[in-house]
Amino acid sequence: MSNTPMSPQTMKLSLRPTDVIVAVMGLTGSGKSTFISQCVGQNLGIIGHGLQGFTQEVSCHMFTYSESVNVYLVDTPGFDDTTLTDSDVLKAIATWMGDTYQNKIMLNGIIYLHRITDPRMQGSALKNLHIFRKLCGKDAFKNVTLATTMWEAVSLEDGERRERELLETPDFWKPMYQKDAVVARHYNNRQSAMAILERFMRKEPIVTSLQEEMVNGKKELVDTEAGMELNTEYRKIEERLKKDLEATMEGLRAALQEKDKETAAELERCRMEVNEKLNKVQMEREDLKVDLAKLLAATKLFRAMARSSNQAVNEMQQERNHNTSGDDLREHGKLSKEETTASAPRPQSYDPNGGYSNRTSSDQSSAAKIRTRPARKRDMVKAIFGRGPRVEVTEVDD
Ligand SMILES: Nc1nc2c(ncn2[C@@H]2O[C@H](COP(=O)(O)OP(=O)(O)OP(=O)(O)O)[C@@H](O)[C@H]2O)c(=O)[nH]1
Ligand SMILES: [Mg+2]
Repeated sequence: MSNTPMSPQTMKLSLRPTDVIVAVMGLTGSGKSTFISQCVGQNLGIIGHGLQGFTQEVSCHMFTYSESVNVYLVDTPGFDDTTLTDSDVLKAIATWMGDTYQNKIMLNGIIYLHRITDPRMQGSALKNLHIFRKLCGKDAFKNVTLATTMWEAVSLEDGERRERELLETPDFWKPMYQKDAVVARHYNNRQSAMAILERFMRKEPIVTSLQEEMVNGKKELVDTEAGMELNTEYRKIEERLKKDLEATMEGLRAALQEKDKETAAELERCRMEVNEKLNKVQMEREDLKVDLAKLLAATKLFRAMARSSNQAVNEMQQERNHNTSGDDLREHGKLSKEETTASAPRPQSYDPNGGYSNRTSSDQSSAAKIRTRPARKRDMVKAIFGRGPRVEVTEVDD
């Protein structure tokens, strides 16, 4: 059993022909990390919907299913509107999928999770599903399991009605179900998770559309089916924002003509806000103009920089510990006992913005102000992309 995420390269070294690889996808908060933790039999520390808990990167976790089968489960971030940008999520998934396929590692299946507690399929949930369908491609549907979670939080009647709606609506699960995707219910325990995984033991591996397009077709992400789907979403937002901008400008012109300074100032603020949103959407669309080679180059660069940055941090830390032993400082009357205690090394914790940090949130002491996290990934990939699309990369064990 392993709870350490691993890179495709590390996976390749330990993979046997009988092993099974399954990606777990779905909207943020649908229960992907929980499902994987249940399979692996450990809390992987990647669960939760709060600021810290949500999954930001693709990671792979292995557990022993039987004597001859190790199962590798791939945890993925979900599309939503609050945490990562959609292009970041798609880039992270594309990087992992492209890298594995290039290394001749094939997926046996994909589990798509959906909360049965969601009363309606709209907004992010629908966008997530549409991108998922395109990313898979029709030929891969037969290796997809569409599973609903959180059954204990709905009445059976409501759950069954929603499940029927998912299956019968052409815009929801119907096209995948008709093309041999399997539908399942996950009951939030290991037994149920194992039952869902069972079918993949007999499944021939698949190549998803995204893998085919990026690896064999050498396409930029923006030109893949999934990228085009996301681009369409971005265009819709852009159109809406442009209309807002026009309306605001019209109002602004009228206010200026009428010399209504107060309204004009308010509308000017509005105009700037809408403009900013528009720029952000346009930047995210630009972010999709990247091929697998660039995505992998960014990953490699990030890993190298993270390693050297971590090394430098460790050296600084060691030097600091050596130079500022509490006794020395107290002897010279420079620090109180509390302050010298605060400077002692702490267990490491993960900082979602930058890596591992020895700082705790309440730790404001001057001794703890040494920057202990590696440079931000965004800054690192700037070197490759100029402006710096945010390729999220798991720092892994290779
Ligand atoms: N009641 C119930 N809660 C669940 C179930 N699955 C997950 N949860 C809870 O839902 C929250 C989100 O679960 P995660 O496993 O982090 O969801 P995720 O899909 O990995 O979310 P992201 O990483 O944000 O994409 C957590 O608080 C889980 O404990 C389930 O089947 N039933
Ligand atoms: Mg997660």
